Amino acid sequence: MKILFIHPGPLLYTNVFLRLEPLGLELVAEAARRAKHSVRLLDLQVESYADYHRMIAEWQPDFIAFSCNYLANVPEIVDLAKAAKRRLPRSFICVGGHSASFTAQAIVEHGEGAIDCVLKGEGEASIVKLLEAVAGDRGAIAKVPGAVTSDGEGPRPAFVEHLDDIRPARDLVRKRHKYFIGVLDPCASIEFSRGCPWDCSFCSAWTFYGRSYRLLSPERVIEDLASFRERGAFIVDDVAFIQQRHGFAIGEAIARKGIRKEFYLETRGDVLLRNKEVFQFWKKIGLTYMFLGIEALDEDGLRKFRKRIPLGRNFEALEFARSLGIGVAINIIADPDWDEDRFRVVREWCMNVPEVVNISINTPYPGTETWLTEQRRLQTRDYRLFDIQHAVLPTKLPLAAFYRELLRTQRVLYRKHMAWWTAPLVAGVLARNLIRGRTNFIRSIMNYSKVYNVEKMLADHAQPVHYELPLPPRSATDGRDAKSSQLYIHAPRGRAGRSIDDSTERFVEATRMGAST
Ligand code: B12
Ligand code: SF4
Repeated sequence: MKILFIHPGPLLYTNVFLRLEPLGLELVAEAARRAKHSVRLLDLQVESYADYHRMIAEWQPDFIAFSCNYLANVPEIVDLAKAAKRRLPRSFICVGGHSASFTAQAIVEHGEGAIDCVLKGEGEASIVKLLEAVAGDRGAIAKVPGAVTSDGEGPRPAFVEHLDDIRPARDLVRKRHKYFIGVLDPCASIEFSRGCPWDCSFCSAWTFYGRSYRLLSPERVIEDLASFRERGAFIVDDVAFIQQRHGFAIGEAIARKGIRKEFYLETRGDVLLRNKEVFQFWKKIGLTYMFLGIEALDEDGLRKFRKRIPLGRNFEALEFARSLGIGVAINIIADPDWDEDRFRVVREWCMNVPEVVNISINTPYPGTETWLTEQRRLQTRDYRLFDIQHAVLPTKLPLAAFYRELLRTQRVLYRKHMAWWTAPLVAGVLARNLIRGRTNFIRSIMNYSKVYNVEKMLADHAQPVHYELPLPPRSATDGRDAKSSQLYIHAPRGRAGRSIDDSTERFVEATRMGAST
């Protein structure tokens, strides 16, 4: 069959700070290609709707598969699916990815017949079975693990058996030079591990993977690193180097092979402090930027977000990260109940630390525990506003005043980012990039004021809403048992599903707060 894989367009965020390769979709596309299908991939972050419509009209794919990791992309995907179905009524249209897995039934319904199936969970594991059913016995679609259609739902999605067996179809993206993060321009993405053993209440990374954690072998990582030319490498792992031994094994293999890249990773403060040596070693082999999820500036806030790291440890982690001499960025979650005073305190704190600070807004997402506890308080169920840059819960300040304070804070931080990016060291890199024609980052920072302004944010809230996130019936969200059974996409396998040694398991246990397996 002819299969077209689509990644939707950019969100607010992507327009300013970064734009990354659609690694998950490339992995699913490669699984289909290995099964001898003819595959193409369009990434609408870097290609236009005109490219999409042209591809549909000229190539006439038999099967169109959208990647929906972000909730905010749901309306766009539904509209693109409807347009394709009008043009090619016999084509089969499927949606997969992180957010689609948590909202599968609703997406099928929004499609009004245009979306034949949502395939939940890891796509590599089930896409081939779905393709076989579509090409042969359509009655078997309902039995494909993870498949959700208007007729009902198949068995729970299956895990990829060995992560070392899968490959991303990196050659399918047509504009690789467009992917970047800050001065890592161009930048490819790579996976060292999958899943997360913690269980933070505002996050769905753990519920998607059944609180499992799996590793790729150092040999496989080296092979992948050697397969792309970009100097920048964005490590997509939720928490990098949870297991010190794994981090060292990959790092040593990189050093032995003489691979020279600049790496970006994200980790937790307590992991950083527990595994200091591995991060120090990685600094030597190219670790350039790190993102630390601090989330809150006080103990109460951290408790709320279920990050059981005492605040002192978080600040100690920041000190250590600074000592590495790399670029450090941190995230603070703004609560909708923040008032002017709270914003001012945060602004002052942010200006007093050398790190780049990012502020996002506390947003309950389907698949998270906060979704279960907060969904009845939502002020809007417009998917497009669920991008952690808009307030979807009631704000204590009037909405316009909340955005004014938030954007004031963002602007202060933006000026600080600019000072950071234009510091002599970074400015040298920017200038070199410019000479080599790498203008992604420079172009993107020019977009800042176009993207972030109060009027635009308020206008986003006033748009007509065609598709709304449904709420489950009240009874379905009552009680602890109802909660855990509802949240997981992949079935939890308990301790056996986590490739960490016993001492790391104990460390995770001591730093998490949930009661799930
Ligand atoms: C790396 C990452 C990013 C990167 C790049 C993402 C990209 N280019 O796709 C960057 C930094 C850009 C990013 C940004 C944001 N992210 Co992000 N991100 C992640 C992260 C950590 C890993 C994603 C990843 O690459 N995984 C590895 C690949 C292999 O897996 P995958 O993409 O999920 O694909 C698999 C399945 O989803 C599925 N699949 C995917 N597509 C398809 C398609 C089909 C047809 C099928 C069948 C299956 C399928 O199969 C794939 C292979 O197994 C996830 C957390 C997580 N663990 O999922 C958060 C996550 C997806 N991000 C999240 C958020 C909130 C954001 C931001 C809004 C804010 C932020 N700061 O985090 C921005 C906005 C992004 C934007 N588009 O503008 C949330 C999503 C919330 C939601 N429900 O919408 C997540 C779940 C994190 C969380 N803590 O909750 N993100
Ligand atoms: S540590 Fe918490 S926030 Fe980070 S990925 Fe794991 S569960 Fe999500």
